Amino acid sequence: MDATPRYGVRIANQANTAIEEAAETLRLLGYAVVDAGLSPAELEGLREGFEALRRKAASDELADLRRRVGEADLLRCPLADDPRFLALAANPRILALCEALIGPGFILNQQNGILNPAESERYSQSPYHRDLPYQHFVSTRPLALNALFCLDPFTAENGATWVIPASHKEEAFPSEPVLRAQRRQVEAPAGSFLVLDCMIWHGGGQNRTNRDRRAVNHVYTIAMMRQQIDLPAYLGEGFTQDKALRQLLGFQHPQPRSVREYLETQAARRGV
Ligand SMILES: O=C(O)CCC(=O)C(=O)O
Repeated sequence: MDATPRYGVRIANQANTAIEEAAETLRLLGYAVVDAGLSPAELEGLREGFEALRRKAASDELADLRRRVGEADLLRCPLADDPRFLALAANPRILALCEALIGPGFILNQQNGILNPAESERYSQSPYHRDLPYQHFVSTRPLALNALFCLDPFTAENGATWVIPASHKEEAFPSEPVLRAQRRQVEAPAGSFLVLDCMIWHGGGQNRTNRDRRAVNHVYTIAMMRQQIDLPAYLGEGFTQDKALRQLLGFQHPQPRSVREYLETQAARRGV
C-alpha cells in the first residue's frame, strides 16, 4: 500500500496484520470490527445453540427469577452449557487482540447471550453505559475489552450498537449536543465481533425489524478484576484441564479465603 503523503512525521504506527490494525483502531477510537474467521457451519451451530438455550431458559427453574429481575432477554454464561460458546470465548483472533491490548494473564469476566427484541423501543442494553459501569477514569492501556459477537448482522434497521468514538479517553459522559453530533452506529456482518474498549460509552440501537437481533458479549479483563460470576466455582474443578482455557476462565487466579489458603496458593505456584 502506498504511504499517504505527509510531512513533519517522526513517529508513525505500523499495522501489518488485521489484529494490529484492530488494536490500533481500538486505542484510537475505542472500537473496531474483527472477523471471527468462522465457517458458515460454525456460525449456524452457534445460532442453533443460542435458540436451544433460549428455549430452555424460557421454562427452566430460573425462568421466573429472570423475568422478575428484567433479564428475560439475557442468557448468562452460555459456555457452561454448550462447548460451542466456550470455543467462541476462546476465539484466537480475540485472544490475540486481548494479549496485544490488555497484556498477558487476562481472564474472561463474563459471557452473555444478548437479545435486541424485534420491534422494540428499548431493551436492557439500550441505555448508554460503560462496560465498567460507574467508573470515570482514563487509563493508558485498556483494563477490559468487550467482544460482542454478531450472531445476526448488525444493521441500522435492527439496532446496531451506537458508540461515542474515543469516549474511553474522557472521564465524563458527554454533553447532549456532543453526544448527538458525535455518536455513530456501527454496522457489522454476522460472524464478526464488534470489539469495544470497556470504557467507551455505547448502547444498543432500536430494532425496527420484525426479527430479534442476537449477539454474544464477552468481557475480558486484567486478572485483578472480579468476574461477574465466579467461573471456577460455577463450572467446577473438572470442567477443563486445558491449561490455556483454565487461565482464560480464571482457574489460575483463585481468591484465597484465609492466610493459610493464600500461602498454600503461593507455595503451589512456586512448586515449594
Ligand atoms: O446489544 C448491543 O448492541 C450492545 C450490547 C452492550 O451494550 C453490551 O454488551 O454491553
